[in-house]
Amino acid sequence: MQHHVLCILVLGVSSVRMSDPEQCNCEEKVPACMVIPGSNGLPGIPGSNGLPGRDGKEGPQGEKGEQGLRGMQGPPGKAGPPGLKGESGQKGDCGGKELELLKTQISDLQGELKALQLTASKTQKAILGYIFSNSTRVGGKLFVTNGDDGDYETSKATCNHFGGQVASPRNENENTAALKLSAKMGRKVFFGMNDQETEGIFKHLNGETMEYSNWAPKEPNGVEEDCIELYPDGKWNDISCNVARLIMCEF
Ligand SMILES: [Ca+2]
Ligand SMILES: [Ca+2]
Repeated sequence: MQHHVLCILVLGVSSVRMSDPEQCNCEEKVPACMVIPGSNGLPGIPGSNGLPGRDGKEGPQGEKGEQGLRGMQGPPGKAGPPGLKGESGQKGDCGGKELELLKTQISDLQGELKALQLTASKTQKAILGYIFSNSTRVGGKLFVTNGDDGDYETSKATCNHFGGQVASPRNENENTAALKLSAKMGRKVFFGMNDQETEGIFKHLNGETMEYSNWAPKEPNGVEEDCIELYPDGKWNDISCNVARLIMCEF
């Protein structure tokens, strides 16, 4: 009986202290009261929660899910083994005939091209001969002068500009024709041949060696004279390429 009274007092004091946050230590006194429930009708203090129970049994298998999204393309696989060598084919008769036909056509075209070039060349010379009164025709060649003077390089550039080259006689008739035009103009002219590449060996502008020449006595005689001028008597003299002479071209 004394024990019950003590507990009631203690509970009263505890409830008072619970309202005071600064002195809350009633938890330590609760176990002393756990012996009270059921003895005298006074309500007991609720116990604390028990431990979690054991895991339940495994449930039934779920239904099959929907198909997932398609994954990314993987890296290319290794190259397969080489295939078997094929059998050699038969020679095509048709291809051979076509080739021969093409060759014939190309040959025909080349012939027509040459004919056209010849016609164009004749036309060009006819036009030049008509435009330039100072011209002389000999065989298939046309010597033309515009009346200007210039050194050798200027003569070459001028003639190349019009599609020709510096006058280069290859026989006596051409030399005579060039002399005739030179005499008409009353001035000496340069020829195209020179020994600029190898001293003493005069060559044509296309690199060919000279088969015809008409040197004056004791000519050529100049180590520093690599060009050719035409004397009034038709003879040739090697002379410096830097002097000025009448520009005469051939077409
Ligand atoms: Ca020389
Ligand atoms: Ca000379």
